[in-house]
Amino acid sequence: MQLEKYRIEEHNQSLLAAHQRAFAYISGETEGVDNILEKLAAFQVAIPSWALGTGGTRFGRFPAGGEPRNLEEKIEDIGLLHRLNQSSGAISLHIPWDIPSNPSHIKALAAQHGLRFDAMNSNTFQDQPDQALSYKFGSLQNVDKSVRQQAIDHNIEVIRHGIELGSDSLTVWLSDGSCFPGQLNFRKAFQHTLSGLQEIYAALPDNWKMFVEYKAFEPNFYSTTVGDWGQSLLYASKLGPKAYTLVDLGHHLPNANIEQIVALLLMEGKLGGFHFNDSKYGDDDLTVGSIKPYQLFLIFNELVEGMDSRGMNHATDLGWMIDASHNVKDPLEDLLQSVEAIMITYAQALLVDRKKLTEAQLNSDVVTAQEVLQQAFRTDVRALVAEARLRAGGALSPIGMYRAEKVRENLIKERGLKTVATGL
Ligand code: AFD
Ligand code: MN
Ligand code: MN
Repeated sequence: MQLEKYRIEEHNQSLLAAHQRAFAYISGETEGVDNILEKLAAFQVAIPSWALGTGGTRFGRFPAGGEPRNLEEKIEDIGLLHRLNQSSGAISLHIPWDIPSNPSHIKALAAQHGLRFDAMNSNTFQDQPDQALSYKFGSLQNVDKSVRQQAIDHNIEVIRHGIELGSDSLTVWLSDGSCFPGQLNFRKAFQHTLSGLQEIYAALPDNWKMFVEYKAFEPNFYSTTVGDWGQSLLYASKLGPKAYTLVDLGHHLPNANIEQIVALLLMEGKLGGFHFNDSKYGDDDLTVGSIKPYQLFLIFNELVEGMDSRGMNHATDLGWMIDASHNVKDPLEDLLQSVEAIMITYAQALLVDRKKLTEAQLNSDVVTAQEVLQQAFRTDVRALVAEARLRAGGALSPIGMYRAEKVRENLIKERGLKTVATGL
């Protein structure tokens, strides 16, 4: 399915007058609008290949139809998103779900859609049909050396696929851990995992990064071998300068102060990547900004402050990815909403009056500090985000256009009603 340029222009024309009124208002209220628009245009969020189909739960799955049947179709779906919002210019692949049979063809196809390859993800949390040894009791932590070796080899293979596609990072998320007290020797599990990660690290090309993703619980429910940011940071520090912590918003115990975690990881130069999603209870993988938008704003506020204090490039120095799953929404619509929520929150964080906030902090003026943050959070920046999108050639209302063009209906016609995308 193609979205023609002239159709986007027609769609934009119909919304232009209202948009211009809103943009004129916010521009009048905001300092440095051009600078903000440039930053918004540069900011790209990678879409995970595994979020293009309906995820379902362990109880059931209700596919909407037209799901991508292969890597080519996944790239086409993300191409559609990027065409609409001009902010989804990257794809994050999961191996073995997305092994490219013809890497140069895949690379060219992605380039046609304006997409680059973000972090590659390995999978040692499932057994594949042709796999010799089982990960039932963990992968890199496993008491059996040959299972550990199999997991190491898999990660190195993932790096190889990534090199062929022009990716420059590997995300390692392990489901390793234990379900019952006594099942595992924590120290040995850590040491095995560390030495496995060291072997994988040694296979990284010079310009590559390794992201060590942590998760508090699930699928293991007593202990997780990379359970929190402290453990991830410990691995990343021992591994070396190419290893970083990856923060997935859904991977904390309830009420964790994620903004503080982010601030300290950035301070240490050890924050590498981000998985955006939202949740109320755990690893819910819901639409970004749908449950706790103020928390997301506070996180972005720390990201902007922390990156600026280190002179980092907002758009390129961290890996920005979505990690979501869709049970009741059309996955593509959900992803459009998620990207929009990220862009809105980023724009709000750029609006924070840093000088005033610092002054308030130095005077222990708690009330002003809160006012400064909430002033930015309560500003309606949607017209700024829309203007950045408009200038980049995207649609003023990505979801409006998606529906008007009947994208899902067309994908169902092309691919069929009963298609199932690979992934979780
Ligand atoms: C997991 C993690 C991790 C992993 C993904 C697989 O968030 O990022 O790659 O789900 O679908 O919960
Ligand atoms: Mn994740
Ligand atoms: Mn997760």
